[in-house]
Amino acid sequence: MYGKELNAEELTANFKAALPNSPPYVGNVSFTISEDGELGSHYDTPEYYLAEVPVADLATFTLPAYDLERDPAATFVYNATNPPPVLYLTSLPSVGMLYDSQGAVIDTFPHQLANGTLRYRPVSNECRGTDTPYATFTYYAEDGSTGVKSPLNATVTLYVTAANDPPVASETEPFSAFTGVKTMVCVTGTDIDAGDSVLSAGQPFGDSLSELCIAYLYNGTGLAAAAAGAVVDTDFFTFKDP
Ligand SMILES: [Ca+2]
Ligand SMILES: [Ca+2]
Ligand SMILES: [Ca+2]
Repeated sequence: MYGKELNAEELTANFKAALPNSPPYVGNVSFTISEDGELGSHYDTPEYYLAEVPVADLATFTLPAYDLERDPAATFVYNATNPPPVLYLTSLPSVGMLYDSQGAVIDTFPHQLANGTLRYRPVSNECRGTDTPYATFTYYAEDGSTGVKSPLNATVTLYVTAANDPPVASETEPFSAFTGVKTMVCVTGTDIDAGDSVLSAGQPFGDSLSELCIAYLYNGTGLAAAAAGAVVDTDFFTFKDP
């Protein structure tokens, strides 16, 4: 067969070259996303929770695909310059929104991905924990060299865990105060999370309150000179929920 005796290195090279390029493989995988797709938390800026999480802030996850010829740990490396597998989405989540690595919405399928990195936005303020899948979608891989498809599609299962939303302070109705008399004023707020209630409040640049009502004392002198019921002055103070 050979006109010369091959050394071990040449034998190995020939053996590798004779191996067929194997198709890529994808397997079922799951990812856990935080409520609203938020990455980390932003409790130092509670206003963050009043708007949709910006696309660039949505947590990323990467769909795996395996190809023997791309695996640096593989025993038989067919070709080190093999391009990576190309991924295609074959269905989309029934709820929520998928984004590609550039932040573009993916709303059609089959959809070729530039890479396996995605972002996901669940429906606002929805979560089902880690026991109940929130959404699923499927994908497959094509060999970067041969274009051969992975034998199976893989299912991606997304779980969405709860995040505690900060409460939102409510506007307090204007109230009347009288000179030298303490007037009780109560503030309140709302909290979107089931079971959460607003228990205390704080001034944005002042003290926290252990309860929701405080006494307001008007120190002005204009009241005596004004007709009864007239507005002699206005004052305001703001609260935030801690
Ligand atoms: Ca391959
Ligand atoms: Ca939320
Ligand atoms: Ca809450």
